[in-house]
Amino acid sequence: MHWKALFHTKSIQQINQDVSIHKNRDGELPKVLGVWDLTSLGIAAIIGAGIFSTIGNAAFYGGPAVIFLFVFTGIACGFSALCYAEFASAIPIAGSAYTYAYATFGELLAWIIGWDLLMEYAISNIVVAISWSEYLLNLIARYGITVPRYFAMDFMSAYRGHQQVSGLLEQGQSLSAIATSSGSQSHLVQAYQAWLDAPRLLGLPIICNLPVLGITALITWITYVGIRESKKTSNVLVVLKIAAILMVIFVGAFFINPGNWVPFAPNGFGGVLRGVSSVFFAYIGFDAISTTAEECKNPQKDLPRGMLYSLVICTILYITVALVLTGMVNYQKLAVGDPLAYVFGPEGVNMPFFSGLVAVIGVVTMATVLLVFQIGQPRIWMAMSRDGLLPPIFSAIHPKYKTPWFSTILTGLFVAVPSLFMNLTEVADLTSIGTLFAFAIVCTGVLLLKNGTISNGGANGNGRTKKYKIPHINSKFIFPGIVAAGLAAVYCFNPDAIFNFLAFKDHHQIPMMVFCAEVVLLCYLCFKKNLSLIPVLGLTSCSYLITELGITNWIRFGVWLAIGLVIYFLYGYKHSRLRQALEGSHTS
Ligand code: ALA
Repeated sequence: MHWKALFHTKSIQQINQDVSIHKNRDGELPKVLGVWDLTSLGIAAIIGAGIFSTIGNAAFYGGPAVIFLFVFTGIACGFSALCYAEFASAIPIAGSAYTYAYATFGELLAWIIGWDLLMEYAISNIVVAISWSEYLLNLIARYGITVPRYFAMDFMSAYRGHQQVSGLLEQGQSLSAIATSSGSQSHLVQAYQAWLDAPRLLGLPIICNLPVLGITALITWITYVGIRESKKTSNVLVVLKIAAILMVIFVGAFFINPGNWVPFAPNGFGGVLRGVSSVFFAYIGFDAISTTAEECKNPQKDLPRGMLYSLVICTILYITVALVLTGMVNYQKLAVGDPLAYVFGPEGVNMPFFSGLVAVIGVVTMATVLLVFQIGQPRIWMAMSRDGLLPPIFSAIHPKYKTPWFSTILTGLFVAVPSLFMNLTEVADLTSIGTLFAFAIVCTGVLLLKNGTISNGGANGNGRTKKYKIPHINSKFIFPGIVAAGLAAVYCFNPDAIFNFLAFKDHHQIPMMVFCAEVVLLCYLCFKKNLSLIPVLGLTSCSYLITELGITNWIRFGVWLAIGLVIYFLYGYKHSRLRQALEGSHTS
């Protein structure tokens, strides 16, 4: 085992050389994306299930004050976006955070990030695809069209529903009583019925989520046939998406009852924080456009702009939508799967045509998230394969369509197959933790670059100049000052939080303890090394959000990374080009 190879960073010059070798062998990706295409792709990736669906639950718990969560999360993502922008400008390579980590931390962490990004793109697409399917089924049901339940739900949900309802029936409950009971029990009956009604093959019921299969196949086909086709589809759908959201805002504004904003934070700070995962999920995606770096006309200039423009536009839209929704109906009514359509429905302001229109546009435009993430995932695999960490076929470019064809098809299968048979919506929290982890690593990478702890290995080596740099603000006194102000604010407004924390009541406090230790260390480093403030704030805010996702998600995430490490040592380590080159130079 050559431990050195695990932590050996790849200089930007080396990365560019490797990409050139790959291009000469397999062909280049076409450079067709301009700044507005990138902005559109960013909006396409950001606005999706988060705002069309999960915002309802966040508003239910947090009340109107959920807008503070949108502001805080938007700022946290803004710091990270600036760090991504600096890297994207310095290393305009498709691997995104994976490649940035390779250049700053070495191969092992790069692999971990590459594996982690699978969570952000492919796994979150499973969540979006399932949410999309629910939205579609609700929509067509309004027009009296129904799909047999056994082709509109996953196998495992139907199986569990059948088991549970059978148990309740054995206990003497009647089916009609279970069906009319509240919440999840009525869904159980649908699952039970689906199990009974499903056609059988060799005695096994055929139950799967066909809408998910349909949308994933369509998106995979678009991303397979070319980046131009993907770009055109995204541009058209983004215009529709923004039009729908603006309609909700402008029409909804007439129905705002300021009384609905009182109390503004009915469940306090804790209630607002319950929405962290949903709100952060709504922001995920701006970084996906950095995976198209090799398809941009002027990546060094346009990628930073595209990321920042899309983030700013989406933040403004999110905050306004949250204000309008919570102003139109009481927050307690918002725990529904399609809140934007709901507020215009019979339970809201009763404008059925408008409600239907928003639902139609919601269905059409949520598909754009799937589109961009299915562009992103194959390009990360392509970059990993070029470095030898995945088999060569992952970086094969289609001779006609000029897309990483194998990785594109595999991504489609990766999303479609699990969603056919399992309801994986609970992995949304894991998606958020995985993405925050990648953001935190990118912010730390920028700190290392700026601090000169690692060499940028000739960032400007092949005649390219760095186009974007985060403005340097010295954190020496500012960061410790912000921490002191934060502590004082917690002491004034919620002193119990500090006393409970110091009393260490249970293991759920471990994430917060780790966060506090990190902040103390950062204060020391800021003071000692005059670190750049923006990446420090990016790292701190992402770490805080990770803390709020809870220890159970930390453990699940740890297990996920451990599985990734096993795969790395079974394949990636053995085939790593960097390790082979290091060993070659060592023996010669
Ligand atoms: N931000 C994306 C969405 O909300 C993942 O669907």
